[in-house]
This record gives sequence, structure tokens and C-alpha cells, in this order.
Amino acid sequence: MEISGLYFVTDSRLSKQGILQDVKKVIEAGCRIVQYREKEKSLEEKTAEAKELAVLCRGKGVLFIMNNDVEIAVAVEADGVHLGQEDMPLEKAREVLGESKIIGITVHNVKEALEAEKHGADYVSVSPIFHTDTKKDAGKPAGIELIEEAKERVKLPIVAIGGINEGNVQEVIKAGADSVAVISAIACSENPKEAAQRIIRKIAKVKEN
Ligand code: TZP
Repeated sequence: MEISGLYFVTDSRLSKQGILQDVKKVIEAGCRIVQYREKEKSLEEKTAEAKELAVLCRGKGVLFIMNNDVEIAVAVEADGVHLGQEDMPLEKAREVLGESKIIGITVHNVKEALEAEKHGADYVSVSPIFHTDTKKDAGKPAGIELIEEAKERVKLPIVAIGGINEGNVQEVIKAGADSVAVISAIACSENPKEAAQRIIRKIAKVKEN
């Protein structure tokens, strides 16, 4: 399945209604990619939650990606895993997951994106595009220039992340992002379904033109 459009990433610390509810709502809105990302939970808790979300996503034909943890991805039969630069090396993750699974990786510059491509990533997540309070160590905002540069030099689908919301999503897509990964603009909203719908509509408008 294609890596495009809205890509929702869970965060129980920010969620108003709980991540299960958030995921149900974004799927109702039309989101086709969900990543389970929980930083402060035990392995047992993460495995149980990931399992529940994996089953939900599978039933709806939505891609389910596990953040960082390759073992949990295997245990819950996730569609893939998302790695940071400090996580398990890509080749190792590929060995464990096999060719059929999706492996995405966070990159902060074109050099890292080219490395990821060389080592067999399925998509790169260029990060952070704008300022974000959600990930404290995300680093300095790269701006949409990084999307433009990555789009020019890398063949892989480009997922943009960091501070993306309904106000700036269109410039992100215009710059060349195939997909936008969003946490707070949806999880912190009183109505995650409507927030997701507004972002999806804005993406569609750019693609229509
Ligand atoms: N990786 C880079 S920025 C970020 C992650 C997980 C946080 C994105 O969250 P938000 O709330 O959409 O800015």
C-alpha cells in the first residue's frame, strides 16, 4: 500500500480521548496510515496496545506501523516499523522483518535520506519541518526546504513530520511531501475526527491542482 496522505502517530500523553479512540476517529476520517508510538510504557503494555490497534487497522485496511520496536512489530504482525537514527540498524531490522514489511526511518538531512535509501528503507520521514513541542529532542526545524531537497535527490516516498497542522499542511505537500505525519494537531484536538478530516481535505485540494 502506498505511503501517502495523512499519517497519524499516537501519543497517549497528549491524547484527550485515549489513543484507541483517536485511532478509530482518524480512520473514520479517512486516514490510511497509523503509527503506534509510546515512549513511557512497559513492554507488556506496549505489546497489548499495539496488538489491539494492529487488529483494528487490519480490519479497516489501514497500514499499522510500530515505532522503534521490531520485536513488538513481529509479535503483533504490524505492517512495518518506524526507526530513528539511533534505533536498530536498518539492515538488521530488514533481516528480522523480511522484505514484505515496511521500514521507515527518520532523517534530518539529505545525507541521512540517501543512506536510508541505500540501505533499503521504504520511506523517509524528514524531521522536524517546523517547531514542535511534542518531541523535545527533535532538533532545529529544517523548514520546507528539506522536503524540496529530499524530493529532488531521493526516490523514496517522503513523509514530513514536526509541527504540521491544518494551517501549514498545504505548503508541506506543495514542497513535495507524499505524506504528513501528525500528532498534536489531531491528538490535542477536542474533535480528532474533524481535525483529521480538515487536514485530509487540505491535502486533497493541493493534489487536485
Ligand atoms: N519526530 C520528529 S518531530 C515528532 C516526531 C515524533 C513529533 C511530531 O509531533 P507534532 O505534534 O505533530 O509536531
